[in-house]
Amino acid sequence: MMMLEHPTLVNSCTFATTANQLCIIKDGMYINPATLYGNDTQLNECEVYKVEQNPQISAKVKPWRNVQWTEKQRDELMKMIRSYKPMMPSVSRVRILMIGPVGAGKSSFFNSINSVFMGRMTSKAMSGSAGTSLTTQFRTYTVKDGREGKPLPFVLCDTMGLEEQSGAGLDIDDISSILQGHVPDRYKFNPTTPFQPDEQKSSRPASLQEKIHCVVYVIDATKISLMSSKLEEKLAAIRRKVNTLGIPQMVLMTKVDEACPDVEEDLQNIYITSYIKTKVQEVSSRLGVPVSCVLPVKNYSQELELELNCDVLLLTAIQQMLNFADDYLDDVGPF
Ligand SMILES: Nc1nc2c(ncn2[C@@H]2O[C@H](COP(=O)(O)OP(=O)(O)OP(=O)(O)O)[C@@H](O)[C@H]2O)c(=O)[nH]1
Ligand SMILES: [Mg+2]
Repeated sequence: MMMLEHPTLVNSCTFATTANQLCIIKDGMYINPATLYGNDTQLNECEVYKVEQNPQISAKVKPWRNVQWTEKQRDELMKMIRSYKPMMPSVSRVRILMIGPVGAGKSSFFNSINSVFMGRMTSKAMSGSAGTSLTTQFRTYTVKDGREGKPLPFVLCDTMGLEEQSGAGLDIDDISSILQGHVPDRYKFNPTTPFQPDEQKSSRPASLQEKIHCVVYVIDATKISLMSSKLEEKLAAIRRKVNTLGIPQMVLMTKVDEACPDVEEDLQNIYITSYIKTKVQEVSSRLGVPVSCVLPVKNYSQELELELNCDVLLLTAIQQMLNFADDYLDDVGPF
């Protein structure tokens, strides 16, 4: 449904009568009398309104973030990501950790990025909906630059979804172990018993390569207002932990297509509609992350083919994650 402004009175239109019926001709368009006034020829007054599109989605409105929706931009982003080298030579790939409520789109984000670089739809990570988290293992995914290509310089770490109750979903102690690089790929989460680090291994700190360099909170745009205070508290506790380790954080706001019909119709409306801006501001204040660190995206969920606008947003998000990881590596200094 289109958001409509208040109707405005039409000043310039032609009133004509055909077979004793008043009809209106505006901009060459004939308006049916039955539709207009129910064929009631006893009308004393007739006001004609023109309904205009809300100017917020008109082309003249300045977007609040600039995006080049072009193939050139997509190619440039892909090139930049391919050629990215972590600031620290001891780190070959930066590790990005995705944390978020059940069903927010964490696994889908990895699948979407993998799809962009593979040039076709992929669904390596299981995604979908279930009462509890569909992802039950800690997964560290590399993304290849095409079928025969080399692995790209980042690892996307997928986790089990957060739940509001304690003892359910991803545990904060598990997050702490992941951040410090102690949890191996394919570790099966147990919500009632946190990860027990190997005595020998945990006695020495993990290498910088194994640690997390950027944390991404994946939040469903349609559920921000519905977020319970318990879940908000859990996220605040996680944020405190991440802060103490000095790891940069950002928010990936998913499902913008479901949240806003204008965006569903055309993804290029994302930084034009005021609705998405409101959601970005809301998630920023609920999670305590600056607005500039909130990136709205649409994951691939039902498409069979890649779509340029979708790719541009997804790649922009990855580029931002790489920048943040670099900030972290820059901050920890040479080892
Ligand atoms: N329309 C739309 N659907 C999405 C988007 N992102 C994810 N989905 C759908 O949301 C559902 C959940 O996505 P997942 O990727 O499994 O979510 P998750 O965060 O990994 O969930 P858990 O592993 O269960 O915690 C799937 O049906 C996806 O297709 C999006 O941006 N837009
Ligand atoms: Mg998942």
